Amino acid sequence: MSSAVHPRFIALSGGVGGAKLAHGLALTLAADELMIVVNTGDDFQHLGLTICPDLDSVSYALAGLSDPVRGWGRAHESFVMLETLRSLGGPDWFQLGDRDLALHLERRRLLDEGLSLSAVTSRLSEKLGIGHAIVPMSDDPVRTILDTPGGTLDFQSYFVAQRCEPVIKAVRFAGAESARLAPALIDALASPGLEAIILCPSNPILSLDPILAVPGLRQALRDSRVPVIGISPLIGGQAIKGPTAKIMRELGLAANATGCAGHYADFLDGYVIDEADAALEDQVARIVPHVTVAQTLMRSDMDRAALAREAIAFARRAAPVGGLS
Ligand code: FO1
Repeated sequence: MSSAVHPRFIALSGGVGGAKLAHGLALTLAADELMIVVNTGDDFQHLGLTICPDLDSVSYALAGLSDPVRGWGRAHESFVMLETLRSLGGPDWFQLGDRDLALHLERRRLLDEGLSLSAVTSRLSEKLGIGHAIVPMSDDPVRTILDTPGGTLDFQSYFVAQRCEPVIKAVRFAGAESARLAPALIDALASPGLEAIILCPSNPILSLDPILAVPGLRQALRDSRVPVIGISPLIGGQAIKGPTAKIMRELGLAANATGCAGHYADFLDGYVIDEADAALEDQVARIVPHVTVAQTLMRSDMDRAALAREAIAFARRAAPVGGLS
């Protein structure tokens, strides 16, 4: 079972950027000090399998198995299954590697045995040698759906098949209204030793909003007696990878650190912006009580751990204003 039912830190993570900081936090905190809560809005059924990309990006990062270039899937991968599938006329648009496929098959088997997604994730983490708790935001299905001029798309059709090219008119999270927070997350939020909640530098719309759409979580962050801090996924108005800036512009949001901080101003106690955005510090400070400037670009495990330490130190300084601290 996962080790951290009562962690000191809860991290919310989605996408490749989120997985990097989640890894940095795991390099910095002991297994029983950290719980990583992961977006499942990207999940989809494919080839009879339940694909959970963001859970897998975090799991592979913490297990040291990530493909360093892609940020998703496994390193030292082969694609013999995919080539054979293609030769049989099967769908090859979503690149499943041979080693990665084994994890999806085992997840399918355990889900079919009736285990919850939380229990399956905990079992797979154990087999991958991961001590830190990796928890899906919910055990109930939540799916990110994107409204585009050409119609609605599920997440992977937009993100992979159409390479994020369609203009996004609206985003919704099918199933969120009836989804329940994962039990381990409910426990962690009530943990007496909880020190802070950290939003990883993930895409606010596609990776963090699905997590915050699960009923009860956003209000819990607003009411939190411990600091809630975020880290800008945009540097100089640009995403390191992925469609964050594009989708924010399409939805009429400022595609910069200020726009990202403003998206969570109802509950953030603090926000970390990159050195390249130091000029925005005063602007962000008008919407979030505490702001700090740091290197948020993570090119190495050292960078990941350094940003994690910075986020932890900052969270300790960013005590909630007004409420009892
Ligand atoms: N992203 C792609 O852009 N192309 C792919 O073919 C692809 C395959 C894939 C397979 C397994 C997996 O866990 C993730 C995969 N991803 C792929 C990433 C996936 O689209 C994620 O949703 C993104 O990382 C955004 O969170």
